[in-house]
Amino acid sequence: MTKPRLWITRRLSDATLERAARDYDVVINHDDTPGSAQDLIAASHAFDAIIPCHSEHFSADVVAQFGDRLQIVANHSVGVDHCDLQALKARGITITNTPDVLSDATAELAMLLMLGAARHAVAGDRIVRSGAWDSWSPAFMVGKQVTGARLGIIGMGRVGRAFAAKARGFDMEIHYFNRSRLPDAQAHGATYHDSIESLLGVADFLSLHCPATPQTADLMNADRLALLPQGAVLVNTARGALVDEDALMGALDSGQVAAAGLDCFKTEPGGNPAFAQYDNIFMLPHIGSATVQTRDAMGFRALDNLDAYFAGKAPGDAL
Ligand code: 8YV
Repeated sequence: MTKPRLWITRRLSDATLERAARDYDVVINHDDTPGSAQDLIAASHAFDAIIPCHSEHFSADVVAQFGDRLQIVANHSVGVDHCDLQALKARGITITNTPDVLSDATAELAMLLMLGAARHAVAGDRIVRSGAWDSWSPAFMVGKQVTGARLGIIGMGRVGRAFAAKARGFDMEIHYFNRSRLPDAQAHGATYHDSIESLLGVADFLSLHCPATPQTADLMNADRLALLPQGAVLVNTARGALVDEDALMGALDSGQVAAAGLDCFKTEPGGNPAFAQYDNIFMLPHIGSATVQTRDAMGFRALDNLDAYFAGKAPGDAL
């Protein structure tokens, strides 16, 4: 039996690539450069399946130029804002993602950003590394204590819940907003708010865990940032589209927001160059799910979805 032809757009984990090579007629982009619109269009004529990352953009315009061969886009990501789902589905293309397997890694990174932002990680590292650490006083680099503080979570999906579970270890008082209230057993003791505005009023620390959609664009705008308690800390491991970056700088300038921990930016790769002047922004380059274990698990989950599809079954993570 001929193996389905599969294009893997980026250099995924070795274990993933080995398994893919065993079961598929696979072409791997070893250059590891993001696939362009033209690459995707060409692939739609030549491959039965694609495993892309969030770096490949399946816009309606690109999908409109697709050939007839492509049957499934098995994303190596939980977020699918890089895919026009409607356009893909209208062409009969199956779309899957990789939920669950990256929740702990992303929640760990949110914890790192929260702690690092609260405790001057950027300024502290810079002063030691540069040799400029020449004095100490009790008033030096005094931060905001996480233990026992109030945490607001927007989006109690899998990652939000994993973050809440870790925050409990810091005895945080956890509050959340979600489109619907969770059964108490899943809420990790968090208090539900039926509006974002109500949540923001109590969020000394605020962590974003919702997807980027037209409804969540610039969710944290100037008006909402102004509702946070004075000196709040904002953490974003979800998508850059959720935060109005100019408004965030305004809130940092006024002290409304004391610090931010960001793994996602409106422009990626690259980030916002204007953020570089803020020692109170702890920034990482979109590495929420970048652990050895999680990369293997994400690759395997994408392959599980492909295997199911080509065995004539519904993939577990079909969207
Ligand atoms: C990934 C992500 O790093 O899953 C997502 O939505 O943004 C990240 O986990 C990336 O998409 C890897 O392919």
